[in-house]
Amino acid sequence: KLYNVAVVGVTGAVGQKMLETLEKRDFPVGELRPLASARSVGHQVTFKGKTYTVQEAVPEAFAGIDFALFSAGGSVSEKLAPAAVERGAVVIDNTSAFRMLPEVPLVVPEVNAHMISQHSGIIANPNCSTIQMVVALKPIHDAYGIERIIVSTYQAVSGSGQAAIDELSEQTRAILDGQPAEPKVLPVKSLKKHYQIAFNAIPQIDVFEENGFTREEMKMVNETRKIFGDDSIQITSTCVRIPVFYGHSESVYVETRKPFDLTEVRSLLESASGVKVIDNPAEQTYPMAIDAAGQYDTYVGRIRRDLFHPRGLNMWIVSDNVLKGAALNAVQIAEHMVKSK
Ligand code: 11C
Repeated sequence: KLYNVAVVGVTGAVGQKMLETLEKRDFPVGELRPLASARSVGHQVTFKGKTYTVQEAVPEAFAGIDFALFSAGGSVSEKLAPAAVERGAVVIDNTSAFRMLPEVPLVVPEVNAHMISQHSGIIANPNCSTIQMVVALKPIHDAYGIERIIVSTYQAVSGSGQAAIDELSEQTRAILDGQPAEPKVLPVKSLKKHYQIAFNAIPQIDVFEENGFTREEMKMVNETRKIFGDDSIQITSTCVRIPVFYGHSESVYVETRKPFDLTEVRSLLESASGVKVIDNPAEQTYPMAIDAAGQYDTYVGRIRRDLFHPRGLNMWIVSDNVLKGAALNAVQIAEHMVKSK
């Protein structure tokens, strides 16, 4: 059976990867409908060697669609996802618009695929930095229970879209040529102040909340608890933007509920779905963003026991934020639904 698929936000960094992932994984696409906002209408995209003209994302554009993959910003999802559902589509939404609604499953297939069947039209794709962390922590949570997580991220500019990718490359070139940096996009395009990302690290991703954490940091807290279905997990997060194009890296410290054996932790991770362990200090091997970029797996390394807390475990988790963190996870959700039909 073939399925009609709409990709909303198809000209964006994630939308493009959604097309590429559908093609590479040979998703059974009947009709492909590339959609975007009015200003991208008429642009061309390619899928399986065929050229398609981008159409405007309006409610009528979802007639006859089976799966609608949204990645055009929260306000577009809020406006159009219900219209797509009304027309019989299942929406897989990559924005934060519906993630925390109790009736919307928030799904990372390796972790909670069982939630997919509970949807009532919309399934949410979590935030990229959350996805890779829960993929790696799932076997540890299952085996020992996780009491506390302390995470610091080193996030690629692609998380902030194509404009941020362009800003990093143009700014790097300008600065090396002795020209002014002229930041306009990062950390948050819609805010007044912008800071240089080239040769820098910016400890702000998304806007600040009243509690002093950024919205990105709070996504890691709230989404992780929802995906694991465990509101007792204590999480503290610091999210930092660094001058890397693709691949988020995370320093993650966890305290487990039950005591763990480090050799067992390693073998649990080695056999976990979607995880690849790269961890050999003697050979100086550990995951790096440049290795994870373009790959489907979440890479884990620097696995070591804390020096002081008897149930403290450290690790370094790296994944392609645009693939597993967005496009791939969305396509995997659709694949699960197709398999269970
Ligand atoms: C970033 N994690 O790296 C963000 C991008 O809620 O889906 C994804 C935002 C989201 O800037």
